[in-house]
Amino acid sequence: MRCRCGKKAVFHSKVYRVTLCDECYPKFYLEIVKRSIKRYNILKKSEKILTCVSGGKDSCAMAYALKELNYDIELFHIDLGIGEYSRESFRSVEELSEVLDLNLNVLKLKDYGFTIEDVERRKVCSACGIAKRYLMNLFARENGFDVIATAHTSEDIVNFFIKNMLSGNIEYISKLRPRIESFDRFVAKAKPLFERTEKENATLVLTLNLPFTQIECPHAPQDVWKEIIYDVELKRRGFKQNFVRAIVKLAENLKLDWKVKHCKICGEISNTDICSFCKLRSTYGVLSNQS
Ligand code: Q46
Ligand code: ZN
Repeated sequence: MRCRCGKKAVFHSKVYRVTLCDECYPKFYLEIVKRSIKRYNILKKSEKILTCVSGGKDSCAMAYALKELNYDIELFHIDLGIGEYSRESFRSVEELSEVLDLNLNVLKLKDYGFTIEDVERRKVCSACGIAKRYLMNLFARENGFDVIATAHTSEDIVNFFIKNMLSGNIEYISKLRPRIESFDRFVAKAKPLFERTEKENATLVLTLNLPFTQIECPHAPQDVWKEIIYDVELKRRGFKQNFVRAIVKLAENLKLDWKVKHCKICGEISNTDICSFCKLRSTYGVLSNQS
């Protein structure tokens, strides 16, 4: 297959009806990210954006796109203390910050009294999510960032939606909007890649030879729903993107119902008297006054 410019193609999409080479694809990718950001008011040029990078392909693609689109960004990475996976992830984000010439901020979970390896097996991913959400919000607020950008893809959003619908967790769906505004001690959150697919992100980073790790977290669960989503996409091209737009419409029509309570230990927003992060610290680590 050939690109419209005549070169050998690296990307073909029936959804966009394009076939593109390694030079035309990055321009196309930036154009579609720019379009999403504008249409859904996801980010502003005047904002200081904390861009969360895990070391994987999706956040690598996000950092590249936001930098190329001239947003004011710095990178942010959390060392979760998951052996070789965390060491390799850190090497990738360090290299990415050099290649893109961006400031890299790093927090180590162990400085808060525990690591993910200390958590009992069946609670690992839930604890990891709690720690990441808590630390990115704390770091962003204390360092004057206006918004936190995370690299959730259309597969992630559809996956979250299905799982939460099935468990009757309807309120959660209101959080699946591409941007949630700040309030109280909560810093605004943005998902500039919510319409992108993992394949689009992978093609970008491979085409540009950007550094990312292919090592999977050893705790990553086998995700049956993601496999089902891929199967449906094979039968119905454009399913993920159409579905994610419908989810966003629904999310924007639901009321975001925040209960503003504060943790009695650290003062951060919490649904209960003691926030989930402080509970983790008291269960698996030493609860000190550093946060
Ligand atoms: S949640 Fe679970 Fe991931 Fe954390 S423990 Fe690994 S798989 S890294 S996105
Ligand atoms: Zn707390």
